[in-house]
Amino acid sequence: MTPQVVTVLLAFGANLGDRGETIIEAQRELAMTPGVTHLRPSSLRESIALTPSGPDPDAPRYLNGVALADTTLTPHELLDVLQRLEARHGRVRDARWGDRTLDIDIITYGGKLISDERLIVPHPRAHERDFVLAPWLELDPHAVLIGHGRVAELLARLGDTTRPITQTRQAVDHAEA
Ligand code: PH2
Ligand code: MG
Ligand code: MG
Repeated sequence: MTPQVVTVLLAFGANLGDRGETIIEAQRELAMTPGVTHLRPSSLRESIALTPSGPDPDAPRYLNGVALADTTLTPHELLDVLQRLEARHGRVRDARWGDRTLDIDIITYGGKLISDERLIVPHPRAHERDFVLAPWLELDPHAVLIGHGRVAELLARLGDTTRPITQTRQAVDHAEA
């Protein structure tokens, strides 16, 4: 039986170390992962760190971006791959929403709704995060977030505080397993 191919949206964030290099390297590794194809990364944008008590302009700034990809992995297999990538890039899991070298979140997994102790999809806070919505809109101007509606409208309501950065390298040189 041919496994089902599902389109997913992944969000990348980093606010420690060489942020752009880390995200681009992780995207390259992801594009080479068996069961992951057609990784389409957005540009990267700089954003103010969002903490449980609101935006913190004194914390190191984040680089954020998203990527669409096609996968035959199950949601939990994909989560395992992403957590291994985070660990390989020096992610230490301590404070919730603490500074980190790399965070990769599953924003959507096809049209599927998932809620268990490891994973909630669609990502429960995606609709209120300009640093997810703005790069998503760049990849897909017609994007719709399940349960919340059109991404263009969500972002217009929220306002976009992210800033484009000068891109010096292409994220994925069409490398693929
Ligand atoms: N991720 C968080 C917490 N805060 N702030 C910004 N700007 N970008 C992020 O990716 C981010 C955050 C938890 O995952
Ligand atoms: Mg996150
Ligand atoms: Mg995460």
